Amino acid sequence: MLVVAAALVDRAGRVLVQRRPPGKALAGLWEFPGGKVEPGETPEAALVRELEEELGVVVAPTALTPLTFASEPLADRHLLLLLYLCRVWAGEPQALDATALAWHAPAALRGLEMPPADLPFIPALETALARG
Ligand code: 9L3
Ligand code: MG
Repeated sequence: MLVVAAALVDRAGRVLVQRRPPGKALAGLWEFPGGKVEPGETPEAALVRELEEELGVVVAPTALTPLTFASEPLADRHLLLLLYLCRVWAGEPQALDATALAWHAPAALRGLEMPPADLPFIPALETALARG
């Protein structure tokens, strides 16, 4: 299963995470917003759709930059998660599909309970955002 997610980065260099609601897989964990790529969709189109559904924000596909990480133990063998950086969007993010939203400096993400698939991106985000 291919899942796409976004790290929305604000002007202070903080990253948006959302808390998964009760009743869903991984309920209560903090994640980068996103979801499954549907058949026939490009990953970027899927992420644009998910960000509108989950946060009510409009993102141009060209504003999405893929973030890669050096291969570390693959935490979840059932899904492949692609994370994109996004610094430009229209609208104020709202928790339309989550119980809460929070902005954190990349280093502070280490203190959150996140899905296993999201964890390898934390050091990658720290490096990418430290470069400015
Ligand atoms: N997932 C993990 N980390 C994420 C996202 C967006 C999703 N940052 C996992 C949770 C589900 C699966 O991928 O097992 C599909 O996601 P969703 O459609 O429930 O959001
Ligand atoms: Mg989702």
